[in-house]
Amino acid sequence: MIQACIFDLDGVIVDTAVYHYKAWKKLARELEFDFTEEQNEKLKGISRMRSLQLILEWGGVDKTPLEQQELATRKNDWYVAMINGMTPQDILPGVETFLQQARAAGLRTGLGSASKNAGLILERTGLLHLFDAIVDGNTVTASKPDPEVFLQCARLLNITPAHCVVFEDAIAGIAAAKAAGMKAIGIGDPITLQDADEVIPGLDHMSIEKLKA
Ligand code: B16
Ligand code: MG
Repeated sequence: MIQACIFDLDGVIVDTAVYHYKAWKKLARELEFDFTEEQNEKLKGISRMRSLQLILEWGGVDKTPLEQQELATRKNDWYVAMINGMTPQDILPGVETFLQQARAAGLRTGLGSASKNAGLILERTGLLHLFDAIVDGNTVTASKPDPEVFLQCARLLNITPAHCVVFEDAIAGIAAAKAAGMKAIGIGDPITLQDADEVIPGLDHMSIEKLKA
């Protein structure tokens, strides 16, 4: 029986991929190579530093670890300036209703995100109070597809992994949920997320009745 719902942030609760894309593109332009939307897709759920390393590889550019830190900080400053302007209107359809329904039904709710900016985004969108536990890029050492982020969250919620369901939009995130021994519901394309137990277009297509069924 499901006792807790754990949500990924980017692509499930809010669509920040577009801001990541703008900031990475600006950085790529400064380094004089292109960065496409298809490449941005591949960075979903991937940590900031790993994303930068992949982008530099794609652009054929070599940077020292110190330079990489500086570039990641520059990108993050642009990204934070954009997400600072987020409001409750940026919450994806059905998210608030489902979170409230889940809590009213006695389920615990958690966040499991790779982002170090998760707290700021939840605060700006007014969603912080709807989560019993938050595990993000500031607390985990291993990125998805490693299960650490979801296992830590289940531990904080005090629920065994087998009784948790994860909502995820990234292939790496679905793999992390499965490796944690949890149910995984994909948000997005059923072909891309074929390892999920079920795939829905968004949380506006989910309800407690459906989850129980
Ligand atoms: P930050 P999620 C992930 O969030 C994003 O999907 C990914 O594109 C991003 O690089 C990563 O967070 C790190 O974000 O730079 O804010 O620490 O999907 O795991 O909620
Ligand atoms: Mg995501």
